[in-house]
Amino acid sequence: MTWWKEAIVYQIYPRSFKDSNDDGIGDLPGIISKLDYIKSIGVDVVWLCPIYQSPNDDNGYDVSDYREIMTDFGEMSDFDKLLNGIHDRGMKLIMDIVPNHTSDEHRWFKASAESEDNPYRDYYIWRKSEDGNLPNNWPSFFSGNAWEYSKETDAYYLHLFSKKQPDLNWENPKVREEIYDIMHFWFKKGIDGFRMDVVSLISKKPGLPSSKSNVFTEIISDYYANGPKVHEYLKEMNQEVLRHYDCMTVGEGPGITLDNALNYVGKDRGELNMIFHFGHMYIDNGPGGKYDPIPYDLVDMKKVFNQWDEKLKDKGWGSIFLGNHDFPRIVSRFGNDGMYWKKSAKLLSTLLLSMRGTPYIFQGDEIGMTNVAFESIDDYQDIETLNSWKDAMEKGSDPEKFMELVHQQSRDNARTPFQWNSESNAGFSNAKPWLKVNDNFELINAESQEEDPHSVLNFYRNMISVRKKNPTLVHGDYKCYLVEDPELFIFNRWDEHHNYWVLLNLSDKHNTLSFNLPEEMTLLINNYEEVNAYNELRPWESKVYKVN
Ligand code: ISL
Ligand code: CA
Repeated sequence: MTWWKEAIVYQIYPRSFKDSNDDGIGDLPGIISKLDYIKSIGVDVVWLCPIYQSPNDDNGYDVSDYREIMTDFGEMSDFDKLLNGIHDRGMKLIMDIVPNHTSDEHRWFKASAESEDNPYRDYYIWRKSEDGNLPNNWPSFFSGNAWEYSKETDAYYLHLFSKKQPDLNWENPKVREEIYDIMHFWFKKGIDGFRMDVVSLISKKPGLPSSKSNVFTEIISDYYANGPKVHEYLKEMNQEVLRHYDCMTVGEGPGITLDNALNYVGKDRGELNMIFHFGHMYIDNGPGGKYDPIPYDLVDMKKVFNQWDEKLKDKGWGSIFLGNHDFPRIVSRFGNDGMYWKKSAKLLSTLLLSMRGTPYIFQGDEIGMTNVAFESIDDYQDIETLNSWKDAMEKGSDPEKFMELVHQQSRDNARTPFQWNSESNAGFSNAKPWLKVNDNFELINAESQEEDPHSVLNFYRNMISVRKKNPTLVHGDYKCYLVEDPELFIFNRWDEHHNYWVLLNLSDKHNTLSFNLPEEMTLLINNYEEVNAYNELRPWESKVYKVN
């Protein structure tokens, strides 16, 4: 079944969504208390970021027990209630599985580290040092190198992320079985699918040779991702687990490119339904990565969308997202969160919900939440941000300049507590939240937008209903016009029965469309109250027309 093609997904970062017991940390009962709100947006699927037992070095992406609920988040009975609550409302639930690594506090890793001859040794990737050198020159995603020394056995283990996230050895069939068993465990509880964390990394370059490149994105695609066995493993996972359920799968894929994407999601492959690629997410990264940013260019961005649509049409299916818990807020990154905050948040909603592919909305984007700029590095919590800061300070970077980069790039931008209302802590918690609330919560919050027909929140609801009533926007063909225009994003969606035009002006300037559209068109949705001629596009104006 392909219900996931028509679905709209809402991503929850549980730590930051809603705290129910006043410890400052979002939790499962908190999510349960907001299910009517989630349903009211019009979404079909809830994606929960990891909720398994974890010491929280990387907020749950370091799992110490895949069959238990994180103590901060509640108990298994809360999970069962949550799943029922989601199903009762006609929605589905997908979980976030972390198959590439565990926590170093997982019992497998503890056993593995203890001795060379224990049965768990080969669950992880161990290497001895030669002449006191590290096993290779691989860098970690989170600064520093990707090897950690362990004195018990005088050996190093590989960790592509933090040193508390040792990489599993997928070459070992027992590891694969363990992960498949875990997936069965959750499917048997009744969940509807998985988002798979960095699943492109489960097969690395054989022999783990040192990298010849210094450019991190090249290191990812040439050494860490798309190893020779990745498709064998995914096909096996499909045979062993996925084909037994009517489920949806989306693989997170650093290193997945236009050239290899169809190997993962091709209709005839028997692997995954969808992947997340990072073509547009790394668009403002310079040669030194995200803390070496270059200006983002709409022309490049459109090319990414166009090339991916072209690649996946007929043969696969796309996932459309503009941000998530790892990237800055979309309205701050691709919109104008100052003077045109509301208009540009609505425009991005229009873009997200009128492309071909399954749209993913990240919590808070539906009320236009923005980036945050904490004064002190001590207010940041994200391990990636903190490690990058430490690294930069050791290398002698200017603290003030680097702080500006943190404001722009930190993953905590997307992780500040959800802004429910204008009361203390934005209604997220009665206690001090684990991460500071964005100061703008009195201006930007769900409660104040609920009753306002012109709010960002109600715009998302309207745009979702436009998509649902016009399935051509889901399945129809796609063609982008004026590809080289640096400010306009103009595209046509059509099938044999219907024809639509989506007109977006991603700039602070007035623009005029340089070509004619059909005379008889109906405006379905727009983000300005006064209607104008179709070919006039005011700053950050967005319009969707249906040809009569
Ligand atoms: O966060 C990033 C950029 O700052 C990404 O490169 C990110 O590290 C990458 O997309 C992998 O992300 C996933 O796995 C990580 C976890 O920290 C992220 O939150 C998760 O989405 C390790 O499990
Ligand atoms: Ca709590």
